[in-house]
Amino acid sequence: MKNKKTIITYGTYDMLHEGHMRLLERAKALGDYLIVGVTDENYDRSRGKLNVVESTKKRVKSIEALDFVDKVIVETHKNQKVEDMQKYDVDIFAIGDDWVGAFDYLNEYTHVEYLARTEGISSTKLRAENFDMIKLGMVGLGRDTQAFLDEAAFVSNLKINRIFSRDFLALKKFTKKSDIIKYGHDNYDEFLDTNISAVYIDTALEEHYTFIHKALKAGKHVLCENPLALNKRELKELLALAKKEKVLLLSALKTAFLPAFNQLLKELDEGVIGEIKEVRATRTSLYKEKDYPESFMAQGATNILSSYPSLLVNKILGKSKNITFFDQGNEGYDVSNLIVSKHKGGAIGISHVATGIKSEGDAVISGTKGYVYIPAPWWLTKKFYVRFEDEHKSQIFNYEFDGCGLRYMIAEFSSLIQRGKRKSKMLSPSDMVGINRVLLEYNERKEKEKEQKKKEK
Ligand code: C2G
Repeated sequence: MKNKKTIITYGTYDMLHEGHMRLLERAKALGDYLIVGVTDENYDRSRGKLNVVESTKKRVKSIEALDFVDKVIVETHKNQKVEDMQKYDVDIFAIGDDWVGAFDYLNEYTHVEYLARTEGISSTKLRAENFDMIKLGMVGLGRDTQAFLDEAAFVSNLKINRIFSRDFLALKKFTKKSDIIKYGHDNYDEFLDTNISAVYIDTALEEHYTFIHKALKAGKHVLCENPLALNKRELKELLALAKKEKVLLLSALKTAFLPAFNQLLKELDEGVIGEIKEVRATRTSLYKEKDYPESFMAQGATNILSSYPSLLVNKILGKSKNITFFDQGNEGYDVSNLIVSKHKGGAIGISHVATGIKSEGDAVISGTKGYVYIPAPWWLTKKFYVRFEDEHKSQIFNYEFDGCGLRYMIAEFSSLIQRGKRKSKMLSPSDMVGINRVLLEYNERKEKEKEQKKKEK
């Protein structure tokens, strides 16, 4: 016979408040030993909780400090509750009655108890009271504007109501139709002079530098499609300017913020496949078939696409050295590039990007004990497989997400601003330099080649 009754409960406990405390106290009163599962960032984000302001570490600390809590664990994945019931021989699973019915399936393993929720208080309410609404203006009007607006709707404390574009007629048409954006500007200085505190830039790549520069100078936080600039000097200048102006500058590389992608990095860091020796990733897109104008493809496959594989390669292997390009070109720009880079410890990165060739967009990370396979499209990471010589040991990690994945990036951008942070752990300034190294180096070499040819003539 067991002589102590074990209770377990789970939650995010963001900005720990009276409602949480009352629930935990009542849960403890049901028995003798209280285990609290604190949901970790990636798991919370994968279940749609995008606006949590405190880190897992901070939330765990707050719960650990409560004297009626006996043990704190971290909840990282969907099936963990069933595993925990068995692992800790749990007698009662307790949770607030906002979840009535959702956890009935656990009755198979333990007794499920729904406790009355405290009315009138919530983390959402506290966040709204404690943080200002961020007003964001969009720079550029195009085929992806609506998708950004749709995804931003999932991020609380962010309001978008202005847009800049040089195309006055398109602007007028858009603002007339849009329920969200009411103000259109065709003068950038006037647009920056409004009450917006942040901008999102999605224009032609060669315009990024100028738009970012002006916005930073005006003290606005900037989220901009990658590459931020097309040469090393300009990228460094922008990062230094953001630092000087004490504002946030972030590359809009959505993969970097996806829950599954971050979970993957965590698993690799813990050594799940041993020492990593090779990272291989492909990203191709036949924009021509999607009716993109010729001027878009003329930016070159490397400029348009290489940030994605470079993100994977650099996040896992660190800085790229001795980069070799095997490019195939067309009228002065590349339509395919196989990029091989060397890294610390002799590891190799292999990135393939193309706008004129279609290939399988998957990724393989190879280590001394096993490998990770991310099926296409790997840059919209939802699922990854960890495989070993002994196939019985293989594991699947699954983190489905809704929409096109932009909401995680927008949530991180707005959360950093709210918390007064100027760097993202998911995509730091040095990560941004790292992921652009390949394309900046490629542009530099092309420039030199051109000059050489001119001289020869
Ligand atoms: N709670 C409450 N009264 C409130 C707010 C929250 O009783 N005013 C309870 C919730 O019902 C939950 C616990 O406090 O039992 C933690 O709440 P959250 O941090 O919002 O976490 P939640 O998203 O409910 O997580 O997988 C299940 C989740 O882990 C539960």
